[in-house]
Amino acid sequence: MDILNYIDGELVPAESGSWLDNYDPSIGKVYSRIPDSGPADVEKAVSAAKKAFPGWSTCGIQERYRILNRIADLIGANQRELAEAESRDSGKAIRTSSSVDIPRAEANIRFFATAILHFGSESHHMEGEAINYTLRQPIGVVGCISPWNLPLYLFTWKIAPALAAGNCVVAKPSELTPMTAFLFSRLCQEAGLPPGVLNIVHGLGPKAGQAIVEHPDTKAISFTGGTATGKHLAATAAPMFKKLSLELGGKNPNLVFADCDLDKAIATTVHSSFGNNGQICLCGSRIYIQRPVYEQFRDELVRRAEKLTVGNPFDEKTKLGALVSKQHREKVLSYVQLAREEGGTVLTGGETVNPGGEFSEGYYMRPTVIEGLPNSCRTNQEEIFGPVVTLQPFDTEEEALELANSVKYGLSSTIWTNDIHRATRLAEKIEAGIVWINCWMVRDLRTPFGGIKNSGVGREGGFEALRFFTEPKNVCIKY
Ligand code: TXE
Repeated sequence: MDILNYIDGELVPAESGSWLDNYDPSIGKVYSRIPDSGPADVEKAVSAAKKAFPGWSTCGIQERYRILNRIADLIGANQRELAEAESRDSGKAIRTSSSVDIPRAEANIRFFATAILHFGSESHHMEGEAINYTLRQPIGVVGCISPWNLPLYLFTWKIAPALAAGNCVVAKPSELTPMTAFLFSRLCQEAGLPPGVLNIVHGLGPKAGQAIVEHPDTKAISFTGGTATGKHLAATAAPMFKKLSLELGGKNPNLVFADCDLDKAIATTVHSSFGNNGQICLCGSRIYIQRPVYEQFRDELVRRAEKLTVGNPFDEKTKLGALVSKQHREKVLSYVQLAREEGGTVLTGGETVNPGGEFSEGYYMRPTVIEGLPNSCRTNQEEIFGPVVTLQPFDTEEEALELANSVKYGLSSTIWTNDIHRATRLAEKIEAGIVWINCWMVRDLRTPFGGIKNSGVGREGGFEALRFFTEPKNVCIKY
């Protein structure tokens, strides 16, 4: 099957005519191909977006709402097909793609379609002298670059606020998981999105992605991906004075205090550790447990991790499908090896899984729990982005806080305690963009979303995203 670029309303191959293989990670085989796009394709996409901008930015919020809402309806109507495509492309379990990825993609579009109807700007009154009001105008052509872990979910999370605010978009999904963005482009055609308003260019990051970031007419870039890529992107975009939103990696702590509801903490930690094979930037990978409950928590987490079914992503009973690629599984396994060299004990997992039959060449691995590592070692400091967690005991609240803040990342964190004073005290001091107390991954799309330190710059979500995708202009009227 050929995946095509979506440029100026048409589905087209790359200008060069070259293609890249696209793998099905569940079977480890090529099953489709994508355009190997480059600067020439990006040029076409940017010029289509520029042409569409005057119409889209002035058609009115009701019209933008109507079309975006129609796209959301079409995602809803095609949920099953999209969920199956997402699982085939990324290896993730169908229960995840059908309950998380696709419903959330629909919610993203609907949320920003309606958010723009409620979005306002400020005015500042200078008594007796003048009044200032702020115009919030769309920026123009913007670039959106998304990763492979939550493909349509994160793709729509970026393009929806950009489009709702009246911008035209040149977007690139990850080359590892391009399929649902392609299916989405067909839904945009069906919904009557005017040509050029959204353009999707497929291809490699350093080639097609780089061309989007470098193009002088993409005025803002919204990116989710690895920290190293984010750094490179910032170095390219900053001298061109582009607006930048970077949502990067994480190495998130879970703090488990002895006074918490341990059963709930363990059940949720299974999800926060191994959900989507640990390939979510919000997964908690460093689990710190207060000493009195350390053994009990550890033994129960290991027992439950061992019960998780790994294999055929299309079986509704499967909890963990395949990792996204062979290279990524090798990277994750290399960290398990490193943990052993650093003195850790692998309590469970650490090895690949062969589900047999047609899935025997897929990229599966067992959920892995490691203990006995020093906090400063690489395994505890670097983002692994796989189904691997480490456990460490702590004694006091101060120690827990120090451990939580001891990495260069600052995306999310989870605190398990029944002491509200402790929870709020810690929430203030933890270096993270998101703090969950006695829960994980509870998401309200109105809240600011993003990280500090090496986890990124800027916030997505709610009006923050609409502010990012608009340029404020102060207008002052003298009485
Ligand atoms: O992501 P990349 P990779 C982390 C995770 C993972 C590591 C590397 O630790 O192991 O990053 O993953 C595009 N100009 N996260 O290498 O390369 C690329 O095509 C413009 C965390 O797969 O950052 C893709 O569309 N674009 C994370 C997107 O960037 C470029 C999600 C992300 O790919 C580019 C994914 C360039 N020069 C990985 N180079 C999270 N925060 O959720 C690449 N891209």
